[in-house]
Formats: sequence, structure tokens, C-alpha cells
Amino acid sequence: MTTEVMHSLKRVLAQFQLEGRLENIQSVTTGHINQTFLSRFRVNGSSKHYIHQRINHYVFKEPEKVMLNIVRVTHHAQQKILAAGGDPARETLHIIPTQNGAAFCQDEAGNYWRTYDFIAGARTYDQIEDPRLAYNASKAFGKFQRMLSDLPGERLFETIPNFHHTRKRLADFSEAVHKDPCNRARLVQPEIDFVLQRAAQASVIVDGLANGLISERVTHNDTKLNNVLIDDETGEGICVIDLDTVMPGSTLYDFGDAVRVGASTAAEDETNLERVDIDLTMFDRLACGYLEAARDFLTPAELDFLSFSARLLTFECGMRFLTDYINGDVYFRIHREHHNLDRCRTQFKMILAMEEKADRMMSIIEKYRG
Ligand code: ADP
Ligand code: GN1
Ligand code: MG
Repeated sequence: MTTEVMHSLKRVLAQFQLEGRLENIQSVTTGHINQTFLSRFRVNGSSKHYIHQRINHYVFKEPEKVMLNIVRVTHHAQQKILAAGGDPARETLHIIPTQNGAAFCQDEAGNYWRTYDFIAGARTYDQIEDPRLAYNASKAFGKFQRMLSDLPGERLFETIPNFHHTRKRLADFSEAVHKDPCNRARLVQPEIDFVLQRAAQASVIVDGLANGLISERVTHNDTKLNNVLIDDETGEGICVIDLDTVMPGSTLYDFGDAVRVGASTAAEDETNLERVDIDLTMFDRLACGYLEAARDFLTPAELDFLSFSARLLTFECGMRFLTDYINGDVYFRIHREHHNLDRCRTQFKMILAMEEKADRMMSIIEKYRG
């Protein structure tokens, strides 16, 4: 971190109600969207940590609305956790207010910042290999949906409009191919064809939501397993984090996206595609954990589409990576050349594997749907 960045970070931190004397700040590098920092303060001889995040203003055009949603969602979660005899300090995010009592502040360049208490004794895993942890992480998402199923008040803001509107994502993709601003479309014709062959799938869940077959609910919408903090000692999924996209959606988005990442045998950006497959043991654990928490509030239509949702969300994400590659990598943070194309290819390889194992995935859902 340069001294200049450090100085501006210190000015940002001074805007929040933090206890003690700052000892250290470091960057947390997981995640493709926000910028996250971990700070350590000295308070009466012991250490206290905080998480500071610069909200990605390109992705979240209205950060105020993001924070209004998060305030409501965490407040509701705190009450539910207390009522259930849990520990709200570990089981949901806690926003640290600014000196003026606001949930966020702006720096001199106009960037938006927020601070959370750091939840200690737990960590996130970019790739989960232990089936028990996959079960626990998936169950945490089910419990999260349940906790928010009676969120009072108005509909939450859509922090990214049409975030999982797969048909609109397909339209954005077609537009990118048509405009081809970086002359990259010629490099990805097989991937473009792959999308076009599956274009009809893009309408399944959006049409279901529009005609009432599938219920709209408050969902997380970004359920990579690394958005669950796993307790270091018990291995339980204690807290669902990364709440920027909590908004009206479908439970199918959350389950499908958790499978996309959690049941893959390889990293999202693996370049050796032979390593990429769907691990049915992991899929079994994800389905079991999620359904244990969510089975009794899901409708038969939602249960019917669970297996398909994994394919659809993988398709949508692969198409988004491809669109961003064609557009010149303007959305997802990349760490090497062609990174978004590598990510796209793993998603498409996962789809082929899921298409091949569709019947077995269906039987696993049947086993747990009750
Ligand atoms: P992104 O949107 O970039 O994925 P996240 O909100 O998921 O950002 O945060 C990035 C990482 O920071 C997480 O994977 C987790 O390891 C860590 N983290 C975030 N919030 C907390 C918290 N309150 N306590 C502990 N660790 C956290
Ligand atoms: C982004 O923020 P992060 O890294 O958890 C993206 C998700 C994608 C994911 C792919 C707001 O998630 O939608 O599925 O990358 N988040 C946003 O890895 O676009
Ligand atoms: Mg995250």
C-alpha cells in the first residue's frame, strides 16, 4: 500500500466512531467488486479489528440505497437472532456509524465507505473442499433466507436493477457482441455459440416470477460460499456477509449460485479445463444443507426448479464474464490478461458437466425435498 493510499485511508477511518489507536491496516483481496481493508486498533491493552469497504460505485450506482437496505436487513436479523437466543455480534454484520451517526461516509474523491465490526474466530473459504463445510455454508444461506422471509416494511431497493434477469443479461451480451468495442468477439466465437445454443433457458425463472409460478422473496443474490463466515472451531456457517445485493429475488438464484461455486471441482478461474467438473458429493451436501433450512417455506415450483437453477446461474455468470471480456474488462476486477475469458470457460465447462449429470442432480434434490 502506498503512503498516499494509507493517508487517505486514515482520513476515511477518522470519519467513523472507532475505539482506540490505529496500529495497522491491510488490504483483503478476495472478491471481484468492492475494496476491503482490515484494520487493527489498540484499545486498553488489547486489539480490536474492523472491516472497511469502499463500495464499488461503478457497480452500485446508488450506494445510499445499498446502505439503506443493509441497515434494515441487519437490524431485522439482529432481532431474530436475539429472539432465537443467538449472538447477534457474530451472526450478522454490525455497521459502525460515522461521527454523524450515518451508515456510510464519502471521501474527498467522492467514494463511498462503510465500516463493520470484524467478526473474529471465523473465516471465509474461496474454495471449500470439506463436504461438511459445504453443507454448513449452504445451510447458512437457507437460514438467511428464512430470517428475512418476514422482513417488515416496503420492498427493498433493487441495488442493481435486473441483476439476475437472465434474459436482459442475454440482451446485454448480444449488444456487446454486436458493438465489439475491443475487437475481441473474433477470439471467442465458440463461447458465443455456446451461449446462443442455450438462449431459451434465460427466460425460465424470469417468466416464472412474472407469471407468479415462482415467488419473489428477499434473497441474497451473491451466494458464493466465500460470502459465509465459517467458525474456526465448530465449522458452522455463522454469518452471511456481502449484503450489497440483498434485494427482491428468487430463492433459486441463491441456491443455483451456491452450487455454481461450491460444487465445482476447480477454482472459478482454473485454466486447465480438464480439472473442472461438478462434484456430486458436494452437490448432495449443498442440497441437503440448504433444504434442511429452507424446505418448509419453499413452494413445490421452487423445489422443482432447484436442480435447473444451478445450470441457469452458471450460464448467467459465464455469460456475464464473457460479456465483460468482450467489453474490455470494465466490471469484474481482473488479475491477469484474459482473466474474464478463463472464468467464462470454467463456467461453460461446468454447464456441460451439469447437463451430463442432470438426472443424478434431480435425484439428489428428490431425496431431500421432503
Ligand atoms: P466483496 O464484495 O468484494 O466480495 P466481501 O463483503 O465479501 O467483499 O468481503 C471480502 C472479504 O472480507 C470476505 O470474504 C471476508 O473474508 C472478509 N470480511 C468481510 N466482512 C467481514 C467481517 N465483518 N468480519 C470478518 N471478515 C469479513
Ligand atoms: C461478484 O463480489 P463478489 O466477488 O462476491 C459478482 C457476482 C458474481 C461473482 C462471480 C455485485 O461477486 O454476481 O457471481 O462476482 N457480484 C456483483 O465470481 O456483480
Ligand atoms: Mg464477497
